Amino acid sequence: MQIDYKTRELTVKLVYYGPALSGKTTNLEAIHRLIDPQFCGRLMNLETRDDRTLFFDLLPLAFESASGLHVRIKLFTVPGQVMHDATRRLVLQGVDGVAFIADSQLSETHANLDAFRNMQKNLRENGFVPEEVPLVIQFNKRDLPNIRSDEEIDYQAARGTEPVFKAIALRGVGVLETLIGLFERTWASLEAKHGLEEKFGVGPEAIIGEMRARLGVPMEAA
Ligand SMILES: Nc1nc2c(ncn2[C@@H]2O[C@H](COP(=O)(O)OP(=O)(O)OP(=O)(O)O)[C@@H](O)[C@H]2O)c(=O)[nH]1
Ligand SMILES: [Mg+2]
Repeated sequence: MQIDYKTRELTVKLVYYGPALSGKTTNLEAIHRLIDPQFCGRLMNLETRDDRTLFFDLLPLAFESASGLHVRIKLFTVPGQVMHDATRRLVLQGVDGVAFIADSQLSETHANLDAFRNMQKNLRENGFVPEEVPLVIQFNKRDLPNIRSDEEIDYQAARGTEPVFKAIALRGVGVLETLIGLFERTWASLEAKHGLEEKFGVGPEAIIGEMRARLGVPMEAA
């Protein structure tokens, strides 16, 4: 996170991680489509071939809180293909929170697990303790056949500590909920580390409420 006290500007870096083709780029495309252009910059797809991310995607968001705090959010995706490991590690530098986009298809179970372990490894190599990095999990592609059941996901979610979201990113379903959930989790961690409420006069609940309002996500939806 970057803080500029003079301009009351705070920049948060969020990364969408996961196996190849799980829908990371599709999440950013849906966010770009769904939220008010006033709060959303240009979606940059860097070096893409046949729809596969070779470097990364970046979508900047920004809003101002009622207390005059400028919040900038940079959303990144990593390239999921195994060979792009160095790029994934680079994109994780200075990350504040991660959305792990899993592919719900049963055939992708191992790919999900491999990517999750790869994320932990790359976090460690960037000096993080993986368990301390704010994380949410999204099970994407809920519209496809042969997917992990809702019951199984709910069961796993109840046993784990991180929030779990179900999504059909292609149709924008569950995408904003995932983003808000990630931001909420990340903000809580930043608050604990930096005492943002004391410094900027805006607490976690207020900032999430404002973000929901700006992004057009009602309280009940997430
Ligand atoms: N059926 C279905 N297809 C989806 C969904 N989300 C994404 N896809 C498709 O899955 C394919 C891969 O999506 P991407 O967003 O490019 O995947 P990615 O995770 O960015 O892949 P890499 O850049 O290679 O890591 C595309 O053809 C998408 O249209 C979904 O919810 N349902
Ligand atoms: Mg991609």
